[in-house]
Amino acid sequence: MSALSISDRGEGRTYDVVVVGAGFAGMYMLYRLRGLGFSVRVYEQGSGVGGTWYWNRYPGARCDVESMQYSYSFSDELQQEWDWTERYASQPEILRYANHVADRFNLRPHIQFDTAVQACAFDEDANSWSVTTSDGGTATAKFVVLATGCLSNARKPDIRGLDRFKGPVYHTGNWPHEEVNFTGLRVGIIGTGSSGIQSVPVIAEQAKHLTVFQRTPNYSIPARNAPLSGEDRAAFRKIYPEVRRFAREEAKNGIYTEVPDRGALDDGDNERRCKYEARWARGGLTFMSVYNNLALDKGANDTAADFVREKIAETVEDRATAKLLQPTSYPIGTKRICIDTDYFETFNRPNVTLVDIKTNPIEEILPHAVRTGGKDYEIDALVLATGFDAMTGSVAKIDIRGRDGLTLNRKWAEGPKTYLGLMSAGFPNLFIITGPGSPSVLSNMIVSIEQHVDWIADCLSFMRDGGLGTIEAEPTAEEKWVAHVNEVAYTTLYPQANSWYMGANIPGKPRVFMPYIGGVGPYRQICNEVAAKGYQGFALTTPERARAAAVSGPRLLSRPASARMRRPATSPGNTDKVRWTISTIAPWSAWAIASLAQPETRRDHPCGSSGPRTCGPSDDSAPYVRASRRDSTTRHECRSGYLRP
Ligand code: N01
Repeated sequence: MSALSISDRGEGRTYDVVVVGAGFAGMYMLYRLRGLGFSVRVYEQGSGVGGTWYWNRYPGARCDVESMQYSYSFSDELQQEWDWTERYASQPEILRYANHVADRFNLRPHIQFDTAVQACAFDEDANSWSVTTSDGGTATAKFVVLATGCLSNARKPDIRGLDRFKGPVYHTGNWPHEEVNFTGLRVGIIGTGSSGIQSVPVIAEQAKHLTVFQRTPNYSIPARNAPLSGEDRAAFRKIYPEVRRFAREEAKNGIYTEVPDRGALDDGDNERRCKYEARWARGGLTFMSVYNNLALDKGANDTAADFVREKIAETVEDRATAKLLQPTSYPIGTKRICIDTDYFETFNRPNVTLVDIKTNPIEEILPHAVRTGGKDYEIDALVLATGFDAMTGSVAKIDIRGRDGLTLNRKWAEGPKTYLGLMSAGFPNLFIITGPGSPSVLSNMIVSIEQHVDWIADCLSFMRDGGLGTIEAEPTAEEKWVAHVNEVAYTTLYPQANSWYMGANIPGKPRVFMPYIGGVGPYRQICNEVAAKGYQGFALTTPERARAAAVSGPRLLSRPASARMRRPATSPGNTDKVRWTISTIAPWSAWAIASLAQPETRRDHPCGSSGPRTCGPSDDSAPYVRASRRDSTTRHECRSGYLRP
């Protein structure tokens, strides 16, 4: 009997796959699995689709990846027909897009809204998961896919007196659905990460007075947001195949941009300054890709950090305020860089005050004020832009029990442990999308989501075709992968910052660098290679073996010969039947680390010209022409504006 069957068992609350979450990951997972004929149930705690974009409705919420790239690529019709209206999409527009996708692909019938998954327990006899939901229901599924999102568990800070505050308290990560009007109010905001930096300028325009309580200043680059015209979109759509290919295969972070061919210290002061000026004028995340060693070399990093600090000093009129806003305690980019619209300019408004809570931490919150440094700042409403229990928080909320009743929380008590970010040993048939140990939050999330979903969908097809019962990360493979993730991270400057990447924003959370920094291109190759070699590092069993393993213990976690021989249908011809040993990861380490600073390789420009740094006439119709200008510091004259210098 096949381990999986195509069935209508969904009616009886028994499914092939339960997916947790109907954000961008959950929706695409559902789409793929339905297409393959699996019965699927998606549980979503919100009342609608969209995940993080459903909850993060704060004023000014906007994606920091450009809209034409922060969108699904799996359907060419979809990407050709959806008209993004701005260079960076606002939260309402992204949510409309998510709803459009749900309707266009008829996903809603398979999603149960307003239902949180509370517990998942692996039944070793039945070789399946028992899922308990907040409506009191249970479901059984062969597989569970956690599409719970990396930034979904909003974190309320533990500040004395917070519960006694008499006015409304809002969290940016869990914003009310009805309109919030700050007109005439004195508003306080705690937190100056991406959410605070996006909301401060918008709230300041409305509020009578805004007091910004800052613990750590952030590096922020102007977004240079602008409307997109029909011509802009049409020009971009022409190059979509190359944009998508590059984002998947070559990019470090899943974003189409130029690959820098030199380090910051390879240029003289003037040339370097010109390049930073050009990127500052262009706006957006590509500021950090002007050189190939900003994340690796402190001296190089200092040049970019100095430049941004100078820009802050030039923008903010009050010298003391400017100084407070200049980050100095960590290298630029090692906390998620922010993208803003008039953030620093906002501190020139007479109705905005910056309060340093690093030197004088908040003592307590009073019914109508925030007390710090012996002074009471009177406010009528409080905004908490204090971030998330990132990457693991939304998983930790679910009581997940694998083999021998081991909970995932207990297993991850010293930090998350996964193999490839996809599975955790001891938890068979439980997949995580963009989990810790994968590029995830260091990348354009939709690129990483699509890669994980496709990999999981291929894996489930492979298992069904091969009559396999379970797949599970092997402990040795997991250990090696965790070590590799750390090894790569510690070749960079990232661990120098107290960031949420490190879990440092949550008191008591283990300090472990959670995402995989090797880059989405190398990571994809590693995942593909693992699959092509018969899911090396994973133990695969037939249903009978799985049941035997339940009785005999972990020694049967290795794959039976029948499973070892199988290859996914999508993999290129692969006849390697030798059991994979974990030592094969070692070359990846050197390769992935080397790729962090890889030089530019010659390739044809997507505009049609042949040189890697010159553009042909077809660039005249390239997107974002209105933002175009010549970058005098390079030989390239592409008019595609932010795309390539
Ligand atoms: O959260 P954060 P966020 N007392 O953790 C401060 C993504 N995102 O919601 O740095 C006082 O970055 C904390 O101070 P410190 C994006 O990936 C994307 O802004 O810990 N202050 C910090 O200033 C982003 O990185 C978009 O010293 C306290 C702030 O609160 C991620 O979400 C838009 C405190 C938290 O900053 C998280 O961003 C928005 C306390 N007890 C967000 N606790 C896009 O555009 C915390 N802070 C896609």
